Amino acid sequence: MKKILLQRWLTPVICSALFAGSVSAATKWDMPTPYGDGVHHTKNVRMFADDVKSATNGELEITVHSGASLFKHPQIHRAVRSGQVNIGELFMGLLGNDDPIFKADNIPFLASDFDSAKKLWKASRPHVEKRLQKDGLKLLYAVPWPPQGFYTKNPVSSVKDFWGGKMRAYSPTTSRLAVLLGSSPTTVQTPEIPQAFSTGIIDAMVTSPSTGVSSQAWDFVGHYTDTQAWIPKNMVIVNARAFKRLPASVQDAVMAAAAKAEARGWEMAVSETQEKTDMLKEKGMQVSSPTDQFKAELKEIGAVMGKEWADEAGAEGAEILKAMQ
Ligand code: PCA
Repeated sequence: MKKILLQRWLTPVICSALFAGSVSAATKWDMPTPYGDGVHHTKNVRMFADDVKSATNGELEITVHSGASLFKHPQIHRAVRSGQVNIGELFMGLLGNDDPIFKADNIPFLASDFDSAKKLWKASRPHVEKRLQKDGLKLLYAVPWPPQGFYTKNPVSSVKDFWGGKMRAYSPTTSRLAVLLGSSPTTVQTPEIPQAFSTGIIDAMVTSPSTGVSSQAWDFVGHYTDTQAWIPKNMVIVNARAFKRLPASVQDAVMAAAAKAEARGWEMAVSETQEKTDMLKEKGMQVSSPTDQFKAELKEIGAVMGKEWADEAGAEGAEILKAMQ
C-alpha cells in the first residue's frame, strides 16, 4: 500500500523534473512590420525569424505580422518601447522628428549608391544605437530600400513640373523636400497609397521601385524618373529589457541571425532594385533618367537639405559628414 502511494506521488515529480531538464518553455514574440509580403524587407524578416527559431531549437519563436496588420506603421516604435510587443520593424526616417540622426539616410545625394549608403550606415550606426538605447531599445539590424525616384503623371523636365502639385511624404524629410520642390506634402503610409492617388489627395510621390510595384503605381501615374537620390533604410529593433530576459545563448543566436539578416538584406536590396524597376517597365510605365536640369536642381535642393541637417545634427552630424568625405 505504502509503496503504491509513494510511486503515485513520485511519478509526476520525476516526469516534470525530466521535462524541465530537457525542454524549457518556448518564448513567443509577436513582430509587427509595416510593409507587405512582396518587398524584400518582409521576405528578409521572415528568414530572420526562421533562423532564430532553428538556431535556438525553438526556444524563441517570432511570429511576423506583416503589412501593418498588428500595429499601424507610426505606432510600431512605441509598441516596442512600451513592451506591448518585444520586436518590430520600421522605417528609420519616420523618427526624424525625435532625433536628426534618424534623418541621415533621407538627405538627397548624401549617399545615393549602395557603397556610399553602406559607408553612411557604418558612420551613423553607433549614433543610431546610442539614441535607441535612450528609449530602452536595442538595434538588431538595418537594411536599405532601393534608391529613390519620382512617380508622376507627366514626364519631369525640371522642378517646375512639381510646382503647385500634391506630393506624398513618408517622413519629415520627404515633407521638407516636397516643400522645396514647390508642392504641398501629405503624409501617406504605403497601404493607403492607392486610395490617396484615386481620391486626389496626392498626384506624385518619391519612393523606390519596390513601393511603386507594391502600390501598383501604374494605375495612377505613367512616369518614373529614376533619380537615385538617396537610399533610406528600415531597422529591426527589440525592447532591451525583453532582450535581457532571454538566456545568454538565445541572445547570441538572435544577434548572429541579425548580422546574417543585415548582410543578406543589403544583397537583396540590389536585386530588388533591378527586379522591381523591370516590373515597372513591364507594367507599361515610362522609366527614364532625370534630365540634366532636373538633376542639377535636385542637387541644389539636396545641398540645402544637407546644410539644414548639419545645423540640426550638430557634432554627431559633423562627424558623419566627415566620414562621408
Ligand atoms: N518605400 C517606403 C519607404 C522608402 C521606400 O522605398 C515608402 O514609400 O513608404
